[in-house]
Amino acid sequence: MDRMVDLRSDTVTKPTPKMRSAMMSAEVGDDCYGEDATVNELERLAAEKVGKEAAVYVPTGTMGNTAAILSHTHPGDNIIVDIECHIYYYERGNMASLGGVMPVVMASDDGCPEPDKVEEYLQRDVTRFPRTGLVCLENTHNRRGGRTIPLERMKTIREVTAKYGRPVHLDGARIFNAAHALGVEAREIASYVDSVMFCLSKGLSAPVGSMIAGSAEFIQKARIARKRLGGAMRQAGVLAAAGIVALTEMTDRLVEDHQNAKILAEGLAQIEALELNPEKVETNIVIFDTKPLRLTAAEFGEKAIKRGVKVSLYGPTTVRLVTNKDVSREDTLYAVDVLVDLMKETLS
Ligand code: TLP
Repeated sequence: MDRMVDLRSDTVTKPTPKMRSAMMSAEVGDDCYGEDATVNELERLAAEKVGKEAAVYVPTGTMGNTAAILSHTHPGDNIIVDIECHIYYYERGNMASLGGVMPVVMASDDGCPEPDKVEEYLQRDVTRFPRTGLVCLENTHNRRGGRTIPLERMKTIREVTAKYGRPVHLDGARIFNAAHALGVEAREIASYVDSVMFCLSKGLSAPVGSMIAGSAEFIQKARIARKRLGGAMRQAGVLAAAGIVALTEMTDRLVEDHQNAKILAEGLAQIEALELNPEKVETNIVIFDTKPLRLTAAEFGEKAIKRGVKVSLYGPTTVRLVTNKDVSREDTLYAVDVLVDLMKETLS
């Protein structure tokens, strides 16, 4: 079998030829002295894209979120997070082990904590209860199928937190996907938060790197937090060069990934037992339950890979598909055929 369609994640995207040549000729210097011109340019551009005063380049999204948490909070603080958000679900308890802060975990339908519940924590007397130092949001929301959090919801959270002078951090790993789906600029989404982390290494296809953006004062703190986490790099311009291409040339094409995800969802929805609603697919992620197929996610994944499609195992009976630059329209149609056949066979 020659074809392998990799739908595990948009993190699997390879750098474009333009990125590779920009990396080759990047002007570099020691970034710890602020002397890497390419990193400086990437940070300027990133801040501009999300309408913030400053930005700092970090190796990964996980480090970006952790550095933001360390910069906003004090040990012993609470931070409010959605139960399925990446910061809580995947990031190895960094907030607790590195920042000494506790998650207050909230469940909701759309991944955005309920403002009333958030206020309940914020209004507590800090001499008697832990101080709630931060609220984290995620847009688009990965584990909720790449869905967007409506701007109205973000605005309400912002209003509530502002009343108590507490910040909001956005895990905007896929903020440009959210921007397309919401029909706004990324800077509008970021205008409802104090800090934002976004990834260059997902759909934007850079090989490495994420950005944290916020006020100049906050970014100063984030640079110190990055150092604590061992993430201050030297001639990082060779990597940042690809990040510049990612931000200038790769955001518009995310629409193609969204169209392909719709094709996938509409194709798979032919299998009625799956109860997959394509209308809920807003960006580049499709999630479904394998229970109706009487398969575990691992069994489904094994069958799919044998037929040339790689999927991501998202739970015991949950599978995730993520469209990305390295999956063409033709590959998507192929994946639909393969997965529909597999499902029909299993159900017959
Ligand atoms: N997500 C990865 C896995 O960790 C699940 C993926 O394949 O989607 N925030 C969000 C919303 C993310 O989806 C991810 C990565 C991160 C942060 C962390 O970014 P990295 O992997 O650069 O640390």
